[in-house]
Amino acid sequence: MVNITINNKEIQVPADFTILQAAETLNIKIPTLCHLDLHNIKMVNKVASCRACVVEVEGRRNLAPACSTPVYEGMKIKTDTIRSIKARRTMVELLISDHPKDCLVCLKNQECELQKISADLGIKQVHYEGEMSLFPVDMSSKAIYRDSSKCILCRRCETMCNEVQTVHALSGLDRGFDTVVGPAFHAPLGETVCTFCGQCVAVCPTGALVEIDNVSKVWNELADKSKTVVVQVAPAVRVAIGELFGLEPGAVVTGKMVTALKNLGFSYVFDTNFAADLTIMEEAHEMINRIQNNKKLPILTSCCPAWVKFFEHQFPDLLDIPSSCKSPHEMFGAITKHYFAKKMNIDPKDVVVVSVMPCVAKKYEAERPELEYGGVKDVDVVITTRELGRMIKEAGMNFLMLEDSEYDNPLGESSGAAQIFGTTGGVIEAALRTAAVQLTGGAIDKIDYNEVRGMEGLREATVEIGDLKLNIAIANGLGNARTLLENIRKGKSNYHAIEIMACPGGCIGGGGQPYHHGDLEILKERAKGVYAIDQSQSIRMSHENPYIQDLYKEFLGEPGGEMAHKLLHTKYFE
Ligand code: HC0
Ligand code: SF4
Repeated sequence: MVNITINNKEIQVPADFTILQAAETLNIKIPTLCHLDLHNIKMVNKVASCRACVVEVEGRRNLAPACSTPVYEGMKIKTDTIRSIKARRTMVELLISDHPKDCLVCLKNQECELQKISADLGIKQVHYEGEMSLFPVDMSSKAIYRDSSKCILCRRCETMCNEVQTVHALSGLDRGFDTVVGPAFHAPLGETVCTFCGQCVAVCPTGALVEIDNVSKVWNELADKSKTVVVQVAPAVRVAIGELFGLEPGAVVTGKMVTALKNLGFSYVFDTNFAADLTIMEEAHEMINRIQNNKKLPILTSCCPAWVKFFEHQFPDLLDIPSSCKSPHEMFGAITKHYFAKKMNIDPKDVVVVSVMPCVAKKYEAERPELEYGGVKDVDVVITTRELGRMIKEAGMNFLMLEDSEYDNPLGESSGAAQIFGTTGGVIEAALRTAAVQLTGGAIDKIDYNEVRGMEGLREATVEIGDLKLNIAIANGLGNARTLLENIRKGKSNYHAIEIMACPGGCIGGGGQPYHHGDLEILKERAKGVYAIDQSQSIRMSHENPYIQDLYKEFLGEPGGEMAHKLLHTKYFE
């Protein structure tokens, strides 16, 4: 510990603290822009490039950046002097002088950290004019809109992509005024190893990285009266969308959200959770088959599209170990167009499936050419939680005052097992619930598998089912996935099954969710919401969903059967 003084207050802080950390212990707020400390997922962006956090240190001629200056015994710091405040204003004004001023039409409007710091510092005028560093917009991916003209070179995206996700899609290019962060050789993002996980979007402070906005596409589909527009909502959306309307993270707003979707004019409001139950029927079947017949193990979950793209690029030698199941929202699309449409006597070509997802990679996934059947795409348009929030606001609904309503049927009924897909560990727990019943003939002693729950990035558990001892691993975050995959590649893994999700916390932490602004505690609250829904359901195992049972009886036949393979399974490519 060292003794220091901040604004005339004496305190003791650990010797490895920065001035910023020390000030936080006194609740003194020093503005920061580039700095981001997400230590629980091992991301600390410490480049000190924006200099918005400068403070005065006694005996030091220059101002010191609080985020990167370590404390020392006897240090005397002043955070609120006119000199440091003026310097911060100048730094931020300089950033703004090289930043487009189209805030009113920017997707980050009211969520932008540059906008906020400018307001907090009372900047009323920009005193600097001159050349702007303008770059073409990159819309080459179907998921991420990259406008480097809005980049402030904070490097948060680079740290996230390289250190947490270990994808290395982004780095600093060129020098001086031309400096930009982007894919090597200025390649379009859509042509790189980028997984579209959207975690760079989640931490970008400005509008430089945002989702590709599909809101207008959805309005246009809704306006086309020749179409039957069906919407499905992912499990993680209902515990987060309330945040966009001022509710606490984790508030469960399923009923209001369904009403909002009905008001927007969707013909049917269905639930991705229904298809998560379907995924479990197929995936548990595949898992049991591989375990009982000594086939290749471990089986890897395959519902996260960023994770799928990651292993296709990084581990092409292991393409035979992931489950062949499509993700639930793709299964949903196939079932809607080839089962539900038939039931309703509608031509599948006149059905539009819209997915509301917490994820930006789902936008890319929906465009993968193999995710179709008979020339009909499974899913037509994907919007994120944030985009649905914008539509509800555009339509002028008072979300908080909406009555609750129920999902439509038959594709709206689901189990608690489906709901937990939305958080890390949930897919494997859902699969274990059904596999345990099938392996023991129903002699199960529990439904909750607490041993696979948690928020740590890498977890393992041994689960006993009858005579079997199943070794399970769970990873969230692609860097953690890489650790597991490298062990498999070296033959050092004895797992039977592994769940992998690309985003911290799983889908609740997806790149399309309400911005967490650096507070990952929000994810824990969303996870609590997910488990609360599971507990409240009368059916908590996927195979007990009566509509799933009907679907197999009427249409699919057996799990893993011919029809299921045509519609619900897929392939991976190098
Ligand atoms: Fe997920 Fe999904 S759980 S990926 O995390 O599996 O996005 O919420 O919709 O498809 O169900 C995301 C969330 C989904 C899918 C489901 C899976
Ligand atoms: Fe990297 Fe994910 Fe962003 Fe792609 S979407 S650049 S993989 S952080």
